[in-house]
Amino acid sequence: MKMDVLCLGEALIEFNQIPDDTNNTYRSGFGGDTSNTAIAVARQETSSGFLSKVGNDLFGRKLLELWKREGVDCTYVLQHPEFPTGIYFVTHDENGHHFSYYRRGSAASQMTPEDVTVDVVSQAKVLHLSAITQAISDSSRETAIAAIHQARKRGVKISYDTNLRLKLWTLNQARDVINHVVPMCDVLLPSLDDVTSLTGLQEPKEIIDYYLKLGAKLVVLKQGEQGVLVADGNNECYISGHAVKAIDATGAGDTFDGAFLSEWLRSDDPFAAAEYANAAAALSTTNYGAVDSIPNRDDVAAFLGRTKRS
Ligand code: KDG
Repeated sequence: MKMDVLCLGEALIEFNQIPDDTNNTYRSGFGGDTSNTAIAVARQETSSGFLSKVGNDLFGRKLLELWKREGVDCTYVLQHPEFPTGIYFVTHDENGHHFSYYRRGSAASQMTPEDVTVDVVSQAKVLHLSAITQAISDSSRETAIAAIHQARKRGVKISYDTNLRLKLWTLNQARDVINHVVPMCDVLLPSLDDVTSLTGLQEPKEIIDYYLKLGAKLVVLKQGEQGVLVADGNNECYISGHAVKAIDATGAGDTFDGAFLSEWLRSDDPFAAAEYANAAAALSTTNYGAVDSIPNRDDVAAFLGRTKRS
């Protein structure tokens, strides 16, 4: 089966704290940044697939059911006979949302370069992965690099999110690995928070220059409610943020990535794609959870006040 966007990484089961609930209840859902992106792509009516490993357990089966329901091709998701599906909890306070992981030794962290065959990668137009894919274990880091090399040999574009999770590795490790991948990126999708930590720079334009000089072809700098700055070395465009009543930003960046890739493939215009993705991400913050909150194409069109789809 052909797919436009193939995502590689770890999917997890999410337990998201219900704020102000005196019983301290957690709502169960799904997460894992690249899986969220694969679903966001599919909800924008562009075909997507996921490459990973889950446990041969209840949570692994729930994820497989989810991808089937969402129309994400999961033919290449293997169920590991021994290692479990990872989980995480999201808690909320005045500083935003926080992750607690139970994923060490998960099935996804057992991925190896042998899992990435030419057959899988060459079906896609874009391979999307993130620094989380590379942070979870040495073998998944090697798997990500093997996939990037396979993709580049076959003219498949590379999309990469810096998704910095300092609970998984140190800042220095993250910077080394990310800076090795950046020159191979057709599109780099970092968040401002990530890259101020990674580069020590504060100014969005300086950050964009830093990554363009490092070799990324296109940089889409996500700044949350402050909007997005997009640059390809010739043109630059700032798109302001949307004022929404945000309640949970979990997965907003992943929604952005999926919406961006879908629209980019559709229009071949990164600036229009960023405008669309900026709206999709803002909408996603108005709901709880990484996956439940991902809007579909009609939701985004309505939010942008577009009556006709392009
Ligand atoms: O972006 C949201 C993700 O961070 C969340 O779904 C969990 O993938 C996850 C992670 O590793 O933090």
